[in-house]
Amino acid sequence: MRLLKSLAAVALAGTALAASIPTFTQAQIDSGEAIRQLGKIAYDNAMARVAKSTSGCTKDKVKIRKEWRNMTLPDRKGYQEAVTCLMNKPTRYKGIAGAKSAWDDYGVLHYYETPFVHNNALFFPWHRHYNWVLEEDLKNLCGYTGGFPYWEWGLDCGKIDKSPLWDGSEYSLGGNGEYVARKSPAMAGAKAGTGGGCVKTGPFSKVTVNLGPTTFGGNNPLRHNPRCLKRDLNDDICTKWASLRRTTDLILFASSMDVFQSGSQGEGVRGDGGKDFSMGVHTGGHYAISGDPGSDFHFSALEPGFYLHHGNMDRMHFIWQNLDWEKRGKEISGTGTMFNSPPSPVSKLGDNMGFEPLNRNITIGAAMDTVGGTPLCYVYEPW
Ligand SMILES: *[C@@H]1O[C@H](CO)[C@@H](O)[C@H](O)[C@H]1NC(C)=O
Ligand SMILES: *[C@@H]1O[C@H](CO)[C@@H](O)[C@H](O)[C@H]1NC(C)=O
Ligand SMILES: [Cu+2]
Repeated sequence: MRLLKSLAAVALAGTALAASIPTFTQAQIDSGEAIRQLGKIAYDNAMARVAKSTSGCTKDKVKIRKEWRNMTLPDRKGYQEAVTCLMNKPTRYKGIAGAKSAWDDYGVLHYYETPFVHNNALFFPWHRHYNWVLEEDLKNLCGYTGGFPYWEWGLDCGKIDKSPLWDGSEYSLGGNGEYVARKSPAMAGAKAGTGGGCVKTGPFSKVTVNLGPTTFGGNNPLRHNPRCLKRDLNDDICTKWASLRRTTDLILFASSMDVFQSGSQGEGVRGDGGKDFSMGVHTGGHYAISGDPGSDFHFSALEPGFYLHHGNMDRMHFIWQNLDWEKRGKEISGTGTMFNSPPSPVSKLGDNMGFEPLNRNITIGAAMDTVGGTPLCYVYEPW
């Protein structure tokens, strides 16, 4: 009812986007009402495609991904326990000194793939499938069959310590790190975070981080380097770069994948009326968590929150695609190297993406549709 009423109350946009996209007031954008509505439109459009699907991703099979606070308490606990379970399963790599568990495998794979799956055409499809590979492991190795979560950063920016994801309760992913006084901020242009030390509360307080950090030319980052999990929650970064306004603006203003992916990763202004997406929500979400390995370009994948952060990135892509599926469903942009350095051929939907030895490699094209059934079959529910 509320949705129908506010849809009727706003004028329809007459621009590039499909006529079903309403225009929003700044207050609706800042409160999250706008992205909630966009998420509902995308969900409905994706479900309409599922209803007509011949790919095997049918109505009875499609999985619903939810925001963490909308998952049942048993699912929140089940997810978090399954992650702990993976931390106690054997690695699938051979000869990597720091890879002690199936969870560590995610750090190793991300480390190897980093130069090929960021700031380029593979960014969204690779991380989309990577989350699915984790979902499969949680199910097949650890018996978790509940929904896969996402974290909408913007719901917590300004009160991140109180986030149900980070409050340290038994239904969270553990608390902030212990406070460590520092002189320098986590990033230029931001205040220092409120943690910085080891996580001492909640489910992951006993975790050992085995790999990293990335030292760029120093110690081998794949050596065994056991240490505690550190976090450094940062409201200032969250508010500046991962707010509901930032997220919504990117979805509303990016009319091409080039602008969408570069804007999400803080690559600067590119076309589209010169909209400035600043550091980008991807950077903002990562550094809202911060810490070690959370701040590490390669090994942040060992931070349990990584997958909920990338779940939200994937959800943004899902929304953006499903607002104009005909144009955006299979749209990719760029090459297969980071910032095209070293230069490489323009990526095509048939190009390989690497997931071995965790799962089979697939093509970029196979990861473009979350309800494509190749193998993806899920939608994102708005909160
Ligand atoms: C899987 O992808 C990786 C990374 O691109 C590549 O090195 C490997 O050869 C691929 N394996 C197969 C069987 O294609
Ligand atoms: C999600 O949780 C929020 C806050 O607890 C609640 O207001 C909202 O109605 C929930 N949404 C769904 C789709 O369950
Ligand atoms: Cu990544």
